Amino acid sequence: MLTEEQIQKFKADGYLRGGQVVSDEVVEVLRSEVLRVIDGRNGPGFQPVLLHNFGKEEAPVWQIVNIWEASEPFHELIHNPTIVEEMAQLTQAKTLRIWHDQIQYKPAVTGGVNMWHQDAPLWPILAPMTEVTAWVALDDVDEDNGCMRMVPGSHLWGNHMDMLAKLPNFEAMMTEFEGRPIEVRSCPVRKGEVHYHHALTWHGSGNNHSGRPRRAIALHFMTDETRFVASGEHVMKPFVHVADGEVMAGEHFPVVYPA
Ligand SMILES: O=C(O)CCC(=O)C(=O)O
Repeated sequence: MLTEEQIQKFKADGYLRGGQVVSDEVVEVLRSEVLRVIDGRNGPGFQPVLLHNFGKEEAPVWQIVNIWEASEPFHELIHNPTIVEEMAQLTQAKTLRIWHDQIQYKPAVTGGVNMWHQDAPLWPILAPMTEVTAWVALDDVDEDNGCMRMVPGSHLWGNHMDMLAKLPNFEAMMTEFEGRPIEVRSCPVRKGEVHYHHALTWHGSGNNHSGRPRRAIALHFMTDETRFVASGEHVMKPFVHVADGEVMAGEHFPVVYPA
């Protein structure tokens, strides 16, 4: 459970570091599941929706979308009682569904950047832009191995994805935007801990310069007000079976709260 102070902090900043939600033993299981799914990607059995290098060849960022559909331990994780209860506190939603998940794996030494972005504009098949993500670290993550950085308060400024996409590199964040001072905060997270962010918060993560891997999973959740926008495109679109404008539902977007 989050305290009222934590909820108010999330509302003001657009992100919040939570506590430990997964034990060291379960982290080990989840790490081995990531390897099993990568090794088995061309074999039989359930496969994730996508498994690709989202970065450069020489600076990879491996992403797996919907590993929960290919791995029972990750299926359990999307129902983690602490995460879904805290998510309900942060969104004030009566019902929550998983939208999709994303493994974000930056290999030791070479792992690349995840450029500055807002999540919701990259999800044009959903409206309104109110989703919240629970990001669970599977390694201790800090500046050396590419922790996330966030711009506090930016979730209140609207959709500025076009502007963010024009930044030439990850270090190029400006110090002021439309008269507002910009502050960039690093968000270190210990393995097994959760970190929440709003779908309009400006965020990204730097290179993994360390000798340690940086593995994490982003669990993107949607509330009972989230509707399907058929004019948009997204890798999850083939799995949506509701009509344009209807509330999102279906077996690929199961209810996780209430349990
Ligand atoms: O893991 C990262 O570096 C970025 C994750 C992210 O962009 C997200 O969870 O929305």
